[in-house]
Amino acid sequence: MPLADALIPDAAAGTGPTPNVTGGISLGHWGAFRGEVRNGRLVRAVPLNGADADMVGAWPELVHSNRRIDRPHIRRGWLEGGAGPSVARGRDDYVPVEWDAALDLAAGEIARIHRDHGPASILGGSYGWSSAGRLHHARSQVRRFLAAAGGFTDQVGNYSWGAAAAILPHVLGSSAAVSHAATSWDSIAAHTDRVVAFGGLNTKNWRVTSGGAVDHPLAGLVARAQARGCRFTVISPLAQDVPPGIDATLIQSRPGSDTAIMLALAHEAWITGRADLAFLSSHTTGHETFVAYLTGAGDGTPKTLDWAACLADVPVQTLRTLWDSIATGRVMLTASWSLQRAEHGEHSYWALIALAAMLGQIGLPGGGFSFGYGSMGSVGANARRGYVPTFPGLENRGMAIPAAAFAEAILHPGESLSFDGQDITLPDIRMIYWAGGNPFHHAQDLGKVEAAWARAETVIVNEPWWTPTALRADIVFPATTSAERADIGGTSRDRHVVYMAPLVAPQGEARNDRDIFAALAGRLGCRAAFDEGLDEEGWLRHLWTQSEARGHVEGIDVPSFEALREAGIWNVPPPDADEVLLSAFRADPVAQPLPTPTGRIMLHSDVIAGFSYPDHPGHPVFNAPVEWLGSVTEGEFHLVTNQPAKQLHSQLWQTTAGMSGAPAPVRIHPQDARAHGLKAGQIARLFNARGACLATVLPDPGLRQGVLVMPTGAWFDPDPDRSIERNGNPNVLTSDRRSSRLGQASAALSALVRIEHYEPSPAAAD
Ligand SMILES: Nc1nc2c(c(=O)[nH]1)N[C@H]1C(S)=C(S)[C@@H](COP(=O)(O)OP(=O)(O)OC[C@H]3O[C@@H](n4cnc5c(=O)[nH]c(N)nc54)[C@H](O)[C@@H]3O)O[C@H]1N2
Ligand SMILES: Nc1nc2c(c(=O)[nH]1)N[C@H]1C(S)=C(S)[C@@H](COP(=O)(O)OP(=O)(O)OC[C@H]3O[C@@H](n4cnc5c(=O)[nH]c(N)nc54)[C@H](O)[C@@H]3O)O[C@H]1N2
Ligand SMILES: [Mo]
Repeated sequence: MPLADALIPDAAAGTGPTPNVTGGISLGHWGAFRGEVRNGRLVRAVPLNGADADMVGAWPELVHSNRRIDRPHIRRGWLEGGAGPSVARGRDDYVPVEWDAALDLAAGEIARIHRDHGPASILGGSYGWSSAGRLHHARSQVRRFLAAAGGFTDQVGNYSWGAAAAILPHVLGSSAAVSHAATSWDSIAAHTDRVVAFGGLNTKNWRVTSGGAVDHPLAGLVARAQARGCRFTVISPLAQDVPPGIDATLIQSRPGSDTAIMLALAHEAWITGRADLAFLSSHTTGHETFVAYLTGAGDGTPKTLDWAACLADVPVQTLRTLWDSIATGRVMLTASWSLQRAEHGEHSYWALIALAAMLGQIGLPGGGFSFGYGSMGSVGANARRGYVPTFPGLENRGMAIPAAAFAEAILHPGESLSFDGQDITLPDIRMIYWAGGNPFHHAQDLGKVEAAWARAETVIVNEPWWTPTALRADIVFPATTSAERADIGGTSRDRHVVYMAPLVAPQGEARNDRDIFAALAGRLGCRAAFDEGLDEEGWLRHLWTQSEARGHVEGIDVPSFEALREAGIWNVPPPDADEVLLSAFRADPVAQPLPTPTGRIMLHSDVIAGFSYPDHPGHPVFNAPVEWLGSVTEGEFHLVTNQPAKQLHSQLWQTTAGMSGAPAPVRIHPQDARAHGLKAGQIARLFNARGACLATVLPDPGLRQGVLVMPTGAWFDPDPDRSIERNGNPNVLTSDRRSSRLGQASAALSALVRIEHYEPSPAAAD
């Protein structure tokens, strides 16, 4: 019996495998593919079921890239001068060494730092997406290894929805509404009259799903909703955030003003008598305090549509029409993750929930709120969860800091950092171990990150490629790619589990991350704790028992490990019903309470009020960001840094799918371009007090004036005197201010910059 439906190869790729070619099915975060191998080389990757052909097609280039790290390397200054803080990272050259020598040096350093400074002195949280595949997930492996070795400083939260992860547990009792739960598009297609999408539904983001999805259904589902009569409103500075073929009303408000718009709509609901008082009293706590803020009882400012229109810099009539469109009918309110990756990002999510509570449709089919439909593939795709196994961690005897505060932590050991009501004493970090992340891509204010990085005594990085982060390590271990190993992959948002076949042998002297850690663990005397005596297949079989056990409980027929390996893909049976966020709680809030202090949705939180953070009085509020269009001086723009179209963050940059051919594009309204003397295709310089980078000018009439949009994902390449970054990495410009003391999350999207035509200095032009 086949375990999966027939897979649909990309039409352009022909009908089937070529003769004399071997291979198998594998998976990336950007989709499933059939790899074709000739003479030990991956020659072609055929995208399956609508995965992006450019991104998947780049697999052979990735695996056989001339940027692969072929063997272990040591930074010359560290090898010759010994461990210690150094500004030479990123400038030094590398000496190739034997595996045993590199492993001995690394194990010796880990033992020394542990002995002299304690477990918290190793920063090992290693934030980053790594590759698809649950066993060989590099970040999970490095954290398990460092826990086995005695402990480390971990990173909690993430860059994707860090502010939401902090606020939602206070409001809903958990962060499930952003980590995995969402009303399904099937439910929207059947019931919703209007979708209001703050941050839009940018289809480029659907190419990617964390863990890897086999299906790519969202464009079809959104079109089905429109065909049934659902209408869309997109609130975004960028017209590209409206999906092609969707006839949406576009409101191009100021970035960072969304919370004000949501509050004004909630106020309108209240003063017009539209607020659902019955729902507010049965399912929420604290609406009286929130309403007092809305009506201006405390601060004298009613949060009217006029008030919001002024902050958002849109005509008040636009907001009145928006209110009319949600005052009746079944309404789904959604916000992209980008909205909360900003100063006070927590309040945008809390305000959206509060507005949905006023409308009283939370938990009804196609109504209420859900997050992230525009942020990632498979959000709302309606899959049965829990059949993709997870690699288990070990208890960490060190400590944890918020992921986005790592540079702050390294620079300020011993100081106190407020985080979600606690005061964390920052650890004395002496060593950094990163595997599966690229902080010189993802972190804000890279000048600050470089300064922090220089303070470490030793930096170890596992990487397949010479990324900017690998080029700033003291010990570099070459890691395999997922095409070089067997794994089990997938995501609970999609209805498949994939057995990822090893397609080619490890390239050069590359080793699997877990083999690198097993070798280090052997030297440190913690091998048994780290790998439990299991090899790759032993682990995969062990992980699969998780899925088998779940199937047993739920009465789902789970294939054996052998059958999964043989078939390559297993179709997980669909869930029994369309998912509707918070439907059980809606049906019976007493029997199915939320895990909040009152069991209800918190529109006021005594806990948060008790933190005494001035910007968090205990209910959603609008705080003007420090950096936004409301605070610009002449010539400044708001810089929105969004996700790259044909890359996964910095991954794929070095391939023909990616942006390595020229500095990354900067979208600018044609009138702004003209005013600054910029023409399409020219190189511009973006700058502010934090740094400067190059970018390729891309005039876009669909962009709000005063806003620049630049994707992340360029490999950090500063010139030697650090005056300019040349590949177009906008994180030299973004601020490390973070969302607020509550979330300590990335606030990358609150940044002001200037732009000018780039005139290379005569020396730089050589
Ligand atoms: N300005 C701005 N900055 C942002 C954002 C933004 O919106 N604006 N978005 C943020 C968000 S949401 C995120 S998630 C982050 C993403 O930031 P990252 O997750 O750091 O980005 P990736 O490029 O995916 O980094 C993964 C790294 O792991 C490596 N890798 C892949 N497979 C393996 C493996 O098997 N073993 C090992 N050892 N390494 C491997 C890759 O080569 C790559 O260098 O960026 C954040 N940064
Ligand atoms: N192709 C591709 N897809 C990806 C990724 C990738 O690297 N490449 N990364 C994945 C990851 S890790 C994540 S976390 C998600 C991120 O998902 P998001 O953070 O939602 O995605 P972004 O593309 O950064 O932003 C979406 C849109 O939000 C709009 N926007 C920005 N600021 C504001 C604002 O203040 N108000 C309003 N109303 N709109 C605003 C921008 O115009 C932008 O195009 O994407 C995932 N999908
Ligand atoms: Mo992310």
